[in-house]
Amino acid sequence: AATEWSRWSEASRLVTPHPAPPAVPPGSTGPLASPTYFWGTYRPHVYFGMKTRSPRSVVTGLMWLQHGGGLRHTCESGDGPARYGWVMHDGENFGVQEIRDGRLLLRTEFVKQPGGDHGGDWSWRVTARTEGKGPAPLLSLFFYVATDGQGELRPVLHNGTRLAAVEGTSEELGNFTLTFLPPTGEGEEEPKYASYNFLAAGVPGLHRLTELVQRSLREASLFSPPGRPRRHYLGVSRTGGLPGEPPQGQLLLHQVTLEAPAVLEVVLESGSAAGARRGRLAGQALGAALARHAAAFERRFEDTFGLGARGATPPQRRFAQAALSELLGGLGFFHGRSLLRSERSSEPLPGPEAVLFTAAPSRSCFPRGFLWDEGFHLLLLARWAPALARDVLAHWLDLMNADGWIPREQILGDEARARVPPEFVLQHSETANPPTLLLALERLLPDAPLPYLRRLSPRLRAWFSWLNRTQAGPEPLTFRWRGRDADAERFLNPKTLASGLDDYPRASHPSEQERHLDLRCWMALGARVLAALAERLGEPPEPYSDMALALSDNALLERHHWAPELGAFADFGNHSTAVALRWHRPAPVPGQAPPAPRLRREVREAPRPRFVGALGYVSLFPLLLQLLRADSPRLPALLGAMRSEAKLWTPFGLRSLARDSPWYLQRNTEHDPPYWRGSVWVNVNFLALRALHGYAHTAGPHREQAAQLYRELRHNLVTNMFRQHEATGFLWEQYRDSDGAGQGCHPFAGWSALVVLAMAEDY
Ligand code: 6A9
Repeated sequence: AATEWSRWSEASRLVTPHPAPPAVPPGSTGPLASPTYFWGTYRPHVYFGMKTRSPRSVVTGLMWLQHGGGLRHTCESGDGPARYGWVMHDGENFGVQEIRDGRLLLRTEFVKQPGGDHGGDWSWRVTARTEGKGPAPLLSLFFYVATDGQGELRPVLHNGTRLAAVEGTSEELGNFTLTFLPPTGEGEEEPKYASYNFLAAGVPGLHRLTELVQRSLREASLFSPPGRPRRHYLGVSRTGGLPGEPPQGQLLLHQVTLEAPAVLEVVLESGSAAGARRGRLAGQALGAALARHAAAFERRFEDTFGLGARGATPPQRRFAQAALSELLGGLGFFHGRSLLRSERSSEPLPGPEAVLFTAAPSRSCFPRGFLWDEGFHLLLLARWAPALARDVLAHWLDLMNADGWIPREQILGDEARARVPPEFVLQHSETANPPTLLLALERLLPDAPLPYLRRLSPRLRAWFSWLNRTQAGPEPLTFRWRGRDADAERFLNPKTLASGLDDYPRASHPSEQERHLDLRCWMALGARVLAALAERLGEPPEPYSDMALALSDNALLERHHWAPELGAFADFGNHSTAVALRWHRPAPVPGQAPPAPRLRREVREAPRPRFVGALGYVSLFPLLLQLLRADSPRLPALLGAMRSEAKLWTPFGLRSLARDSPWYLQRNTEHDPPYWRGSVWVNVNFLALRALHGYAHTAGPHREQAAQLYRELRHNLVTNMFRQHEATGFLWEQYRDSDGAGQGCHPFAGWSALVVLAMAEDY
């Protein structure tokens, strides 16, 4: 009975929010308290769409179809448009995105205009052009508005087919009107010939929108411009829906079919802003507003990062602007419940209802929140818009449960859930993630208002104490990531997802004896930042200051983590140096088909407690987080490993694992290609630049060497990322160490956008 009781109480703590007052004060994100951040492009997983910061927001969006091709709606990294991304976005009022899809060039722009009590008005302009010679396919643009469980929409039809406007009401928007203006040619005022279709349907959840529209398309519509041949095209049928599925909301969709070039405008007008409005924000007025905002963006960008003053060329500046803009355009507002599991509760449990305002690593692959990614995002956001960064940080802290745990990956709501295979949805309550939010807090600390810091403080303390308690190592002042892969036999090296470095090699046999170097360094950083926070609040800095001091003792660090045989810092654990993957054929079962061969791990030397002989990002952590003293006798070894081409140096940045390491570019299973085993990752390279810059500005015997390395590394990283962006139009998740080519997910403007700070030398 006792264990049953403790299991029950563990499960209830798992799904209970932390009792401290919320870091985001109730009501503070609504349209009255925060009108400028109410509407936004907070749907990063669609090419173009907006919603408000409300749990069940009305959403608007764009789809398009070049007849003969596929319907475009949600961001893809495979067979989607060749390029897309925000080239300007201020995170608040305005943005410009460019999309290249075959011969079609789309430009999507928005501007917001304050007024009234419900987040004000906004306008969209979509400009379509075709490149190249020969007749272009017909183009359909689909503008939609949909509700998600609350609110009401009424169509306003012209001539029975053209959806001229939608009148709507919702809890937080009050009354509003969305008007679809007739298309014009470029630079023209006169309407352009177009055919119209509209769809009104019930929606069984926003994650089904694409499918719903796709299924309602029929080859029955006629495009017949005067004096020209008529053409059939796919048009939405008036009423549709997904049969047998109860609607959760309404969809109204306006399809415009035409030949590019064309300009289409959509205007949202808030009922309560009527008194404040001077004319409709469309046509020339919209053009003027866009131009004004673009000029203001350019100025603010230069004031913030000073790239022009540093001699960056115009293409380099545009690259940096696009990197920042993609991060800002990747901000999302999510609502829903995580699926949680504790070590001992057998059943997955839905977490409490939560909202999250966060940037996302990748609009196509991972349009949702990731804990340690966010700390990196915030380093850049904090420079551009400190208040916005503070708000995002506060939202993350409100995800904490009664134990002080924050789940690593935030899969909130149907739209987010729909993109993740079920086996990846569960968040395990023993799994941590590096506390990079504290890195961001350190940067925000000097200017953050005290009441804000006071609200955050209990949660930050609870989080740090959760880390300290649950990730403790075998000896005092050592730490161990929990939740490594349990079924070690399947992997060349069992993964450590908690660390963020997934397949980076650790002890071959996970055990309680392990001590992880990177985690120890993160804890030292965390203690330092919490001590600084306490001081800023006029509170005693203990015990954080004591812990920071103890963890920065270089002699102790060496005792726990210096591996003489490797000549570097390392993890320690139960480890075998002779492990390989071998094909293995399970024993046949009589009367059954022969079983398929599988890759299994073969251990050819018994593991024993020792240092893990992997040289790579983990080995650098005492330097990366500047725990190592500037006069440390170990510094030359680390600088040497960084600069050695046989180890970590490449012309494109530091690779994650030494080229002469046994795990270098090794697969982890037949299905898992190498990930953190050689490629160049921007977040860690940013930490390296930041640290080298620090050592270059601190008196010490290796100052010159650090300065030299800093200059070269910065040049290599920035030059390659710029080149790759010119060639492909994207920032990438990682860069290949052999030729610098972008790899993995794209666009990936999450931490890869830190290139802006490297260009600005703002650490
Ligand atoms: C699970 C995949 C069919 C992996 O950028 C987000 C994270 C980082 O935090 C982490 O450090 N990425 C890095 O190692 C991407 C994680 C994506 C998980 C997706 C579902 C199924 O795809």
